[in-house]
Amino acid sequence: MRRPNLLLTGTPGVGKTTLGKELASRTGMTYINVGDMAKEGELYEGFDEEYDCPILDEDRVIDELEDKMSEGGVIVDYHGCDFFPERWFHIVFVLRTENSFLYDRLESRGYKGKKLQDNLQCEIFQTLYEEAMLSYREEIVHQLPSNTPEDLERNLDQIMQWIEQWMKDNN
Ligand code: DAT
Repeated sequence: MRRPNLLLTGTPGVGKTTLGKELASRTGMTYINVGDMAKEGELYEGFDEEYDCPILDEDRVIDELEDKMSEGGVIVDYHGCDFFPERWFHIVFVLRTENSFLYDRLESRGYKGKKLQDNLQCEIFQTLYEEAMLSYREEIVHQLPSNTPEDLERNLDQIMQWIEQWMKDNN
């Protein structure tokens, strides 16, 4: 039985991990957090002083994921999306969070000053949505509101319905 690959993207704090893990537990699909994977494997190629974070070694990330992605049934979570092979994903979800909610979440994560402002701006300018629209066919890119627990439930329901339909159409 072939299963689709999903990409969850969006600004840090919008709820990718929360949605991805819950989706994986409800569907039995594999959840992969690219940030965690990079940390564990030290898949970095330097440090960005301006943004105060390590620079992802994108080629090594792709090499490590390739086999799993070709099997299908993978949920990928990352706050970037332009370097993944386009052929990997059957659907792309960009989570969106209103500023006041995002501010509180990032602040309680310990972000402050420039890092906090940069991430809020990233969401206001819909940077990840534009990156996704430029990197994948527009028809497969969907925005999902991710402000409240009700949003989370609705997103889970909608995505599970989509997966079910995809399985019917492709098996
Ligand atoms: P990300 O993986 O995009 O960085 P996260 O899943 O770690 O985000 O979520 C950040 C925080 O927000 C975390 O404390 C859980 C909370 N959260 C996530 N989705 C939410 C939602 N739909 N409603 C309310 N809180 C949410």
